[in-house]
Amino acid sequence: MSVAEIFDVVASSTNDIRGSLAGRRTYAEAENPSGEQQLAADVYADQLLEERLLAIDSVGAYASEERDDVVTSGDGYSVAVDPLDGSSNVKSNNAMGTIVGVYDAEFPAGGRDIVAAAYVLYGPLTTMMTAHDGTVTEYVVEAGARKPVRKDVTLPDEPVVYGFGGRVPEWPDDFSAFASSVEQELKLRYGGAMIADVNQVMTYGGVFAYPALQSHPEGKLRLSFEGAPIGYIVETAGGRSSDGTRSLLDVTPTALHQRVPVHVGNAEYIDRLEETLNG
Ligand code: FDP
Ligand code: ZN
Repeated sequence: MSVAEIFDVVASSTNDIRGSLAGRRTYAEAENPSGEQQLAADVYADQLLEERLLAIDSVGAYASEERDDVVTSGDGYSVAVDPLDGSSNVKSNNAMGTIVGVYDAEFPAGGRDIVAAAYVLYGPLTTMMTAHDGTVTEYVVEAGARKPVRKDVTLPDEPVVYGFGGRVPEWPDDFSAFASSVEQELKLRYGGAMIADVNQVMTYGGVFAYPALQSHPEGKLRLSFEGAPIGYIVETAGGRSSDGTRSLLDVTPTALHQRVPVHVGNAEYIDRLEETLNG
């Protein structure tokens, strides 16, 4: 029941988050804890979700990509939020998302403590993908209410698309070798917002990665807010996730804002990636 309540609160906040974008495309004064410039829209979505999620009885802690510290309100689940994933897309009016990971442990908690995760995609429609109790469900969100459109979502057996982040000259040689083989088989679909790019993989099958870079071996995406929740959703849908050697759910965080290389998709591609990186 309480996980459903968390998902309902996220769904009912999507209208406000989407509605806030038009007037909030300017940069805020601050940087987020990862040293990135914050948009007024990032700050607004973070404050809105903090207030509404912490008001739920079964939620005891709120952490977000947009603030340094955990906010607590008593016992209950620890909820990790990326309020506006891909927010640099606000300028070009391309897709963005919201990511939520529900952990049954204190922060910093690892993927094995996740009991549910979800993401919202702000595309032409607002959709939501939830994973809980071994099942993935896709919803269309209208007027703040979620209506299921696909139940028991699994990754398609015949993969079609790929999307890899980071500049190509920055990729390590072994990842470039993997990418070259993937290019021969799948179609490129890349929009620069992880949620939108992962949703293509959830819809058509394939592989998404934001790999380790030569200058940043830890990658770009954040483990608690992005990597682990997305790994949980993709694995619940029958796919695999990896940091290069193991499931993203098996990476133990030592810091709330730590980064991790992210690779998710159909098992055959993640298996091949790991063989190429470690072989
Ligand atoms: P953004 O910086 O726009 O918030 O969350 C980080 C993220 O977006 C991901 O959504 C996206 O996959 C990645 O960064 C894109 O990074 P690049 O601009 O380096 O491609
Ligand atoms: Zn993000």
